Amino acid sequence: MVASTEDHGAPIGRRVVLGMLGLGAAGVVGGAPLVRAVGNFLRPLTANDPTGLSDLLPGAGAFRLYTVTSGFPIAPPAYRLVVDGLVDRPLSLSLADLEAMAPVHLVKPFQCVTGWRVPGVHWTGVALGHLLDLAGVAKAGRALRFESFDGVYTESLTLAQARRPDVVVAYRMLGAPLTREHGGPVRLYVAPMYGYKSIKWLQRISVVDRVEPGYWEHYGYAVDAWVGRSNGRSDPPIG
Ligand SMILES: Nc1nc2c(c(=O)[nH]1)N[C@H]1C(S)=C(S)[C@@H](COP(=O)(O)O)O[C@H]1N2
Ligand SMILES: [Mo]
Repeated sequence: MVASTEDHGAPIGRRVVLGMLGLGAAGVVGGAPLVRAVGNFLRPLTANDPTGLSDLLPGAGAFRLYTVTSGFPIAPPAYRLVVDGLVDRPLSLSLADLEAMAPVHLVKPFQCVTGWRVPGVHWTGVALGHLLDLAGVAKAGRALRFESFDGVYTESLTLAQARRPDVVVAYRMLGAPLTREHGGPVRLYVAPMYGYKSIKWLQRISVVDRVEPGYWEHYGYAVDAWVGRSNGRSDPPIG
């Protein structure tokens, strides 16, 4: 058995040792019910290593490729990004529609709450606030709910968070079109927050009347996931 440092499944900052998983629901690690770690273990995969074992090797400054399903989903042939819910004009956008809009370029670090960080990542996309302006947020709108075409992952932002200039609906990353593994054709990039807010394989953005906690947030991660100021951390924000 090997120890993994890729743990989104226990309360923040905890490390799960795979060999302990056999203890089952009765086990307790540092006061946290182990069942949470068992049921919600973050699964690192790589494109050419479906065992994921290469992710257990040291890889400083490198992305880990994450999915909570059994693989990396493939975009539907007629991919569309839908913006709906409490809006005046629902949108259904192709990748070409997004590429035709004014681009936003960001160079920012990407920080996963489990500890790994990639500095100086190049991103290109459309300001999320611009899409909200196009759709026209209705009076009752307070927050956004994001859905992935992996069918499982969800995320959330308040409208104020969504309108920050460093929050983009990205279609390029690392100087190239977003790869399938990184969430292509389109993912969210929320620069000031931990990586779990940056939902991959983005398919739907719905304006809703309250924040609905996203996938990892059901397991104890902060809904307001500011880097350095959430999830039990008190260090100053990075980048
Ligand atoms: N759909 C989906 N989006 C996701 C995830 C996921 O498992 N599924 N993992 C999140 C987490 S925890 C991180 S750190 C980043 C990792 O991005 P990467 O896989 O491109 O490195 O994606 C986020 N977005
Ligand atoms: Mo993460």
